[in-house]
Amino acid sequence: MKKIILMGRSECGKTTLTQALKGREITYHKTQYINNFDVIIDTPGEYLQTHTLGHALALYTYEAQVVGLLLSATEPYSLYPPNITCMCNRDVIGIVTKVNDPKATPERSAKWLRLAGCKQIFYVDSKTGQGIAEILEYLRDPGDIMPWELAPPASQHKMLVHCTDA
Ligand SMILES: Nc1nc2c(ncn2[C@@H]2O[C@H](COP(=O)(O)OP(=O)(O)OP(=O)(O)O)[C@@H](O)[C@H]2O)c(=O)[nH]1
Ligand SMILES: [Mg+2]
Repeated sequence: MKKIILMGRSECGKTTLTQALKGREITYHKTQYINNFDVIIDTPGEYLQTHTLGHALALYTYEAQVVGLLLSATEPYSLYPPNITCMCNRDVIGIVTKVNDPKATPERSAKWLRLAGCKQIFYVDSKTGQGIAEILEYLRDPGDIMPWELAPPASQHKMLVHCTDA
């Protein structure tokens, strides 16, 4: 898998997306510092919202192969300046979160991410899992085996055998 660093304003859904990408149960966890997991780097929103800490984010892009700029579909504004993606020499993708919120305007958020310089946009709802497979597929390296390609667990085998017997 390619290593991705997730950036975006506080509450836009970086930690929730991290949990969804890892197939974990979703629980609320406020990010206080940069969490460098195996293939996902989760950052606190305050780093993007604070001018001096923004430089730290630019430096952290060197730790990853892909940068994910997140913007919630419920955001009434964007903090990303036009063409901010030229600040790093990694592929930058845009990720619109919370696409199923009743107040969501996913296309407006996608436009802001394109303005920031993102060439490819993903639309996700980390709570339902919508759009997660597409991001995992994007991050996939040749030879990687995805969870949905694994053989069913032994318990399911048993169920199948049981059904056949019946
Ligand atoms: N419905 C829905 N809710 C989401 C989604 N992503 C995040 N949330 C909710 O939004 C809130 C904030 O999510 P977090 O993942 O903690 O946000 P964050 O970007 O990590 O925030 P900081 O750690 O403060 O930078 C939580 O209550 C999540 O459950 C999504 O895709 N869909
Ligand atoms: Mg967080």
